[in-house]
Amino acid sequence: SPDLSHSDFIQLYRRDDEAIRAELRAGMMADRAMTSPKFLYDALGSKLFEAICELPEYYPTRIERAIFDTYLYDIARSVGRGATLIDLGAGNCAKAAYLFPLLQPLQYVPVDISVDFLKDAVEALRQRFPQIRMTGIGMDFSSTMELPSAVRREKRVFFYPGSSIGNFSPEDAGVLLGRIRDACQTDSSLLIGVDLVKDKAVLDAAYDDALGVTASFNLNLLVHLNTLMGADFNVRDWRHRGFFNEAESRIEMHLEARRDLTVHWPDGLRRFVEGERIHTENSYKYTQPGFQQLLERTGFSAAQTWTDERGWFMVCHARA
Ligand code: AVJ
Repeated sequence: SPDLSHSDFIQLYRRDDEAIRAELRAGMMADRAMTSPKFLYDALGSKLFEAICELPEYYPTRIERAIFDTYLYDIARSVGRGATLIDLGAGNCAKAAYLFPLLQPLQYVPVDISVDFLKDAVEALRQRFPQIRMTGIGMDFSSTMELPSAVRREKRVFFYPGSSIGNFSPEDAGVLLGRIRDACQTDSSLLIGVDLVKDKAVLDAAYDDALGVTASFNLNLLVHLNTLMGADFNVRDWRHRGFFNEAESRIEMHLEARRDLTVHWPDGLRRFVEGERIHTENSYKYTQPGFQQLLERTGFSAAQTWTDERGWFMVCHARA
């Protein structure tokens, strides 16, 4: 039977359904309809994202892993042992679990908005690593970084891999990094993965793959919206768009209406003309100096960085 003293699950993200519906309605009624990328991650969305990570075109997961493989000992030396490892957007927890043998964290704190998915992952993980205390937290850390008291204060290492920081505009990323910096105590640090600017064709393919997995991931948002706001989106009426916007240095994902149509929900509706879009995600790409400046501006000391030979992805370890 599970040893509860060494493993607990704290759910902070109490879904405030009315607040979620209000946010979604506002996004839907905006001149340019939009939704936050966090709504891409219902249970199926989390699984589709896992599938994206296996795609030949989607290089970030593979290259980040290669950087960790190549520089594992350097990175582990920089981070040190016995950390309180706080995994932001942990998902299936696989990336952190890969580091456990070397980092030997005292406490592992996976944080994710997709609570049920996270619960299953933590359950599986604590069988494999019974010596590590696991404190899973279901919360939306984009709104607060305040962690429950069960999270050790000593030697916090915030782990934010996969270039998830790219979902925030540089300005909002600065706010988030500042909050992480504020949640750091002495001897705390940030280990973060960042996707870098590269050839547009490579970026376009990574977000519009031949198999259409990214398209399914994006379209699944409509299924999730039907559940969350009681809307009547018909997936077949929409097509996926994913491309690199060079001027903004970001990937944009949109859902585009295939014909003139109307979407209804209990207290409203929105008409879309053929070709009109819902903006569903941004994924910002940085230059190495650009991201290091952002880190330093938010109060982190100069980071140690590791990258692949093509300079496609970067891992940074920055002390608070
Ligand atoms: C999870 C935000 C890092 O932007 O690359 C992948 C999400 N969207 N394919 C990314 C995503 C479409 C991913 N992040």
